[in-house]
Amino acid sequence: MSRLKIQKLSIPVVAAVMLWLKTYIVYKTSFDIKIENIMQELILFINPLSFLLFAFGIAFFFNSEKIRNRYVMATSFILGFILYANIAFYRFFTDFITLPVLFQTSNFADLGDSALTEIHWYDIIYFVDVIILAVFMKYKRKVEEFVPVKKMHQRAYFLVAFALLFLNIGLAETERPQLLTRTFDREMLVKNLGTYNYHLYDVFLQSKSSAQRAMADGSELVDIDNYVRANYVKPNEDMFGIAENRNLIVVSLESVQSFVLNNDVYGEEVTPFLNSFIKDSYYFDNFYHQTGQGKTSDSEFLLENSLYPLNRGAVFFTHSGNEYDSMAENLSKKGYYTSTMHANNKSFWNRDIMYQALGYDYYYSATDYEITPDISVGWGMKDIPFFEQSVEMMKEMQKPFYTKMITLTNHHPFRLDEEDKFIDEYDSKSGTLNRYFQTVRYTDEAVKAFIQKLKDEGLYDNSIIVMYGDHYGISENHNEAMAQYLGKEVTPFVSVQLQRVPFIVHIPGVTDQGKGKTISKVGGQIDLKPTLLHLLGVDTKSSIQFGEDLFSDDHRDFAVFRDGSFITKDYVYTDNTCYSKETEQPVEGSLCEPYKEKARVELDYSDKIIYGDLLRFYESRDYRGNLMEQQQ
Ligand code: GP9
Ligand code: MN
Repeated sequence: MSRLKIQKLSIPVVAAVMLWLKTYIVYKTSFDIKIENIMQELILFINPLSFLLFAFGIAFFFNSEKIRNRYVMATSFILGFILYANIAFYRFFTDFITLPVLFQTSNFADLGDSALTEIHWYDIIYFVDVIILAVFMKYKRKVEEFVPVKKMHQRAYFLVAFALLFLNIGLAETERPQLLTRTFDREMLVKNLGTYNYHLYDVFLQSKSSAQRAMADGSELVDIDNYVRANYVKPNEDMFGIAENRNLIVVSLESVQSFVLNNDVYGEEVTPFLNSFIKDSYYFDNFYHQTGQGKTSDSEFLLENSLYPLNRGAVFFTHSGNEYDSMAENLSKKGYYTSTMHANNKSFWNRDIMYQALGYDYYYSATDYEITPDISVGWGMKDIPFFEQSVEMMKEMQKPFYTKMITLTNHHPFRLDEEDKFIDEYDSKSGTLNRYFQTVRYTDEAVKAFIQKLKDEGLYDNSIIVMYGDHYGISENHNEAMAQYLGKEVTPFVSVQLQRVPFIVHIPGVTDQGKGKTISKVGGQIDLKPTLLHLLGVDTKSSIQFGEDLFSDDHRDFAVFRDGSFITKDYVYTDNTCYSKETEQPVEGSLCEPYKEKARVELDYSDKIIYGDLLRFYESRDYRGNLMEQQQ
C-alpha cells in the first residue's frame, strides 16, 4: 500500500486497532478468562477485531471529514464505555453484563450501588485511546487534506472484516462446537466471540423474547389452565406431608443413567453404594430425563417448574426474566431457606441470573468453596470434597432448608486422577464409554461419603434425600460400544430406554433399613416438583404444572421427550414409529395415537407459557375473572 492509501484509511483504522488492542489488554488484566491452549489465546486475541472493523468502517460512508471524525470519536467513546461498564460490573459480580440484568428492576438498586463502589478516578486510563484519538485528529486536520475513501478500498476493507469474522467463528466452532445454539456460559461466549459480538448476540436474544412476550396476553392461559385442572391427580394420602418440615436435599447426579445401576464391569459393581441405597429408598426405575440442549440447566428447570425446557437453546439463558412458580418459592413460603450448591463458575448456564427468577435465597458457587488443584479434576472441584465442604455449609444453614446440589466429576470427557479410579476401565472402541464407568464409580463413592457425613453431622435424620440423574452421559455417537456392553443392538427403542435416569427418594425413618421399594411407574423429571412438594406437605392443586405426583395412585404412566418421543406403560414412540415394550418391536401406529396428542399439547402449552411469560398473569391477578369481564 502506498503512503497515500494508508492515510485515507487512517483514522477509522487507527481507532479500530487501538480499541482492539485495548480490549485484548482488558481481557488479560480486568477479566479472569481461563485459557487452556494456544488456539484459545489466538481466538481471544482476534475476536474483537472483526466487529470493530465493521463499526468503524461505517465512517467511510460519510463524505464530510467533520462528520466522519465525529462518528469515529463517538463510536470509540461508546464502545469504550461499554467495555468499561463491563470492567466495573466484573469487579463486583465476576460476570459480564446482560440486558436482562440491566432491566431486572429488582436488581437495579443493588447494581447501581455495587457498580459505583467499583469506579475509581484513575479508571480514566481505560479511555486513553479516546484521548489519543482526539489529539491525533486535531493534529492531522492541520497537515492533511481530506480525501473520501475510494469504493475499491472500502470493499477491500470490508472483505478483510468479513474474512476475520468467519475466521473467528470457524475457529470458535472447532474449539467449542454448538457455541451459539447451546449458549452455555457467558465467559465462553466472550472468550470465543469477543465482548462486542457477545453484546450483539445478547441484544438479539433479548429482543426476540421481548417481542414474543409483548404479544402475549393472559387469554392463552385459559386453555392451559383448563388442561392442567383436568389432568390434576390427587396426592397419595399416606405420602402427603410424610416429610413435612424436614430439610430437603436434592442431589443432581451428573450424567448418571439408570443402566449403570445394578450392573458391573468385568464383575465389579459400577455403583455399589447406590445399589444398596436404593433398597433403603423409593427407587423409580422407569424414570426418564427430559432435557434438551440446556442439559443440566434444563433438568433444573424441569425440577423447579414442572414445565418443559425449550427445544432449542437453554431456557436458563433465553427466559431468565420470566415469572415462575418454582419449587424453591413454594418452599420459601413455607419457611424454608433455599439454595443451590454447585462448585462451578456461577455464570455457567446463566445460573446466577436465572436463580434470582427461581427465587433461591443463595447460590453456593465456586467462590464459596475452597478449590485447590489437588482436589480438582476436569471441570473443577471433585465430588468428594464438594460434598464434604457442602455439608459444612449446611450445618450453618437456617433450618428447615431446601438445597439442590449439583455434582460434576462424572462429566464428559470423564477423566479422573489415578487415585480416584476404583474400578478398571471398560474395553471398547469408545474411550468415553470406557472411562464413564470409572467416573460413575467415583461419584458413587462420593455419595456414600456424603450420606455418612450427613449422619456424622446430625443432619441425616431430619432430612429427606433425593437424587436424580440430570441427563444422559453417553450419547448416540457411542452406540457401537454401548451395544457391545449391553450385548444387544442399540435400536431406536433401546436408545429411548437408555434415557432412563435414577430417581431416588430416601426418607430416614421411613424407607431405610430395607424398607425401600422399587416403583416401576413411567415418569420423568417433569414429575419431580409435584412429587416432592407433596411429600413436604405443600399442595400443588392451583399450580400450572405438567407433571404428576409419582406416588399418586392416579399417576398416568407417561413421559415425553423434548423431541416429541414418548413412553407409556406399554409403548415407546420415537422416530415416527410405535414400539411395543414387551416385544421391543414396531407395532401398529394407532396404538400410540391416543398419546401423541397429549405429548404435542403438553409441549406446546409449556412453550406458550415460557415464550409469552404467561405466569406473570397467573401470579398477578385473577386472570379468569378479568377475562370473563372482557368477554362479556
Ligand atoms: C456445569 C454443569 C455441567 O455447571 O452443570 O453442565 P452440563 O454440560 O452437564 O449441562
Ligand atoms: Mn449435566
